[in-house]
Amino acid sequence: MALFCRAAYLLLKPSRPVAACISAAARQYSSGGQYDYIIVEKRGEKQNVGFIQLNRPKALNALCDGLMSEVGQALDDFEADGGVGAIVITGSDRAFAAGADIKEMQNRTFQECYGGNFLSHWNRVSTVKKPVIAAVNGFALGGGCELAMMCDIIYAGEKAQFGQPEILLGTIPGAGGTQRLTRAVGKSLAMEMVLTGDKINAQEAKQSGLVSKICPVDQLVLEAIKCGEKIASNSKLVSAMAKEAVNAAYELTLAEGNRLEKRLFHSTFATEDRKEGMSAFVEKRQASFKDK
Ligand code: CO8
Repeated sequence: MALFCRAAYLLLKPSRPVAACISAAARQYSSGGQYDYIIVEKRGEKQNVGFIQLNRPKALNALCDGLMSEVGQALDDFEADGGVGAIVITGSDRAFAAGADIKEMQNRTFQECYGGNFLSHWNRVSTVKKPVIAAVNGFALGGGCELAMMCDIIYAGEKAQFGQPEILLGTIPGAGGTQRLTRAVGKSLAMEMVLTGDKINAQEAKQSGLVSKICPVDQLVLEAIKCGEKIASNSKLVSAMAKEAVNAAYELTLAEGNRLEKRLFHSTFATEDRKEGMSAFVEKRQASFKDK
């Protein structure tokens, strides 16, 4: 496991507005900073997979505000890094994430939540252009399940458990749980999970279409990195188009989605990578994509 020179990715933790003033390139090479709640590395033989490990083990990776801000910063950096073609987000063997931080939310008022658009920055995970893979071992509950579902692909360890237990706390999912879960597993199972708070295991998650692969616990991250490497070996430009087209299936009618797909398909013909991919096939050689 090649440890990415962390300093290259870690910020000096300036306040968000100050950080925003520093260019992405400059931020990548700032040094001396340290994330408090996540570990950030580059993985894969070619160091082309961005790796984010949630690292708040005592709280089962409860997603406090600081942790999600750091995830957002790491994603910004990977998005700006031309060498990275896919991103893996994982937690620990015991917990991917046990949800939003209940202790942090406990005394919030409606006025604070509504007025301050509470936790709206979580959305960054679903707006990244590069493909994101969630590698879920252990609990993925509440916001943890929602975080996994914001990713493009979910791999589960054999002991993973998924759930939306917010109802047991007197609230409901607030980061897409009612929407993405329903689209992933269908109405009946989503309703049951959201209304009872019951969890499903990895096998049920696979059967219902929530996850695409189940792996042994100790192989999960390796498998997710392998998938990331496979994705990163393709054109990043065209991968972004493919991701945009698949995601459109969640938001558009079939006719609108097909139209968007066609436009994006046509657009690939404006890229050098499409030319290279087809030429390589005809010439019986490996394609060498330049992300152009
Ligand atoms: N928040 C804060 N702390 C947590 C959380 C959490 N979500 N989950 C676990 N912890 C802490 C516990 O308080 C405990 O800390 P301490 O040792 O200081 O008491 C530590 O983690 C270990 O937890 P347990 O002792 O409870 O461990 P168990 O193995 O007995 O149980 C469970 C594990 C089943 C995961 C249990 O901890 C649990 O039920 N956790 C809460 C799960 C939950 O309800 N999640 C949903 C939270 S609400 C939410 O996510 C809303 C999302 C809205 C997002 C909106 C964005 C816009």
